Amino acid sequence: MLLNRRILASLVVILAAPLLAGCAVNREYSPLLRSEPAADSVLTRSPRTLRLLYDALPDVSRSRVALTGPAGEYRMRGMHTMGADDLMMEIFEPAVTDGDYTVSWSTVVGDDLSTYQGSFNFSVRTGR
Ligand SMILES: [Cu+2]
Repeated sequence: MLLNRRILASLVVILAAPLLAGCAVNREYSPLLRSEPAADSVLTRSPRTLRLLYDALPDVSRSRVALTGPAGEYRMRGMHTMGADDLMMEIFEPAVTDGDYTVSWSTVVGDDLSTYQGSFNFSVRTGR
């Protein structure tokens, strides 16, 4: 009985391995590594800038970043790169208040000719 269980356990591992590998391969690739504010974070202070960090240098002239929240679409200015495979910009107006926000971005990074896009959310809860 013990042997059979071991064989069964091995079979489960062998059969599951390609499924797990398949998940990893099928997951859609995104060059975005992290951001400030971080995706799904809850901030206790209002952010004045956004920073998106990629796995290669983004082309500022072919990048678009939009911020939407309680006041609709927020105006941003001064998009630049700090030279650390990032895009950085100032949230110009209106000021960020408590609420839920979505950052939508599209960019071209490194030597890759593809345009990538994505979005993430964060929340602001200053208690005011
Ligand atoms: Cu900067």
